[in-house]
Amino acid sequence: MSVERPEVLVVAPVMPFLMDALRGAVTVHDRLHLNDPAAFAAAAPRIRAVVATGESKVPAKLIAQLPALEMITVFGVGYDGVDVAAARARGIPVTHTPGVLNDDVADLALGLLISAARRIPQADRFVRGGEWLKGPIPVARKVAGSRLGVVGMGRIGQAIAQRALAFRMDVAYTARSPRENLPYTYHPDAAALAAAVDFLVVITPGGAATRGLIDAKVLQALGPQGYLVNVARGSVVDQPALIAALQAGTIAGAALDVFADEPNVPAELLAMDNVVLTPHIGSGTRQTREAMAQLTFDNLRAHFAGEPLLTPVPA
Ligand code: 8YV
Repeated sequence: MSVERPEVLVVAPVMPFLMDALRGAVTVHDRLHLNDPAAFAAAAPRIRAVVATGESKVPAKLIAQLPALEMITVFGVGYDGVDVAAARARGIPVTHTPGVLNDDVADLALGLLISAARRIPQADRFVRGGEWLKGPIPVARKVAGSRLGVVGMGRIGQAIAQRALAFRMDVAYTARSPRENLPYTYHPDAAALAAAVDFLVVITPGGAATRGLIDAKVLQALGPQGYLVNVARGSVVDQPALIAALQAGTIAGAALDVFADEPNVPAELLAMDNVVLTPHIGSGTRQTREAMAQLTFDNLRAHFAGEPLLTPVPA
């Protein structure tokens, strides 16, 4: 990088592996816009890049406060928190970290699906609570040979489908358009898919286009024997409708890694026994998070070296 270190705003907490790489190469302003508005106002005209995470927000207002901004690099495959249109309007590229987290998110999706069906967390609580001493636990729901519906058949959706085949699951999906090269049954919308499956796994990008896609109608179609698994974004599911469906027995259960207002999880969900909850850990292994951090940093480095970006978000 150039002799004069570029100044970079990091908008959310990032792992030490990434922070160390950044500090080795650029001048880091760690959440200055949140922690010290006066210092931020002074530094803003010099900030040339923003580092964000999959969950963080880079709204048009923040972009407008950074007149020297040249690029935004996201530690995550999802970039729904970034106002990409506002960035593009100023010719500011946005990068993300596709590919490196497919396996982890797909692993977690299957893990959550099996946890919900076989009630593994509940069984763990049953043993720890001494309940086993009083009698056997009720039987659960079989996974092998059942019907899986995948909402979103991108890279991670395909990794989920591949794993499901090993469980002899019958895989169907919905997406904006059919994928001619894939052997799975296509349904034109989420409700039609939900009506045809036992497990509905959501792995579609967040943002305006998918907000509330999994609504009361879709949950009704999934039915009293059906399970919902969400490893995408909380925004894709109408959370109040989901709570109502779980309370009414409209669906059998759910396993959720993402929520409408993280890290806040509604008390209703916390209280339910037929729900498995995890704290947005889809990509949360050391190996994958380091690969994501490397790619996040490599995009930044490429930009300041005048090289092509490795993984810009799709046009
Ligand atoms: C987060 C994610 O980025 O990749 C995504 O879109 O949501 C996650 O991998 C990760 O939790 C770091 O914030």
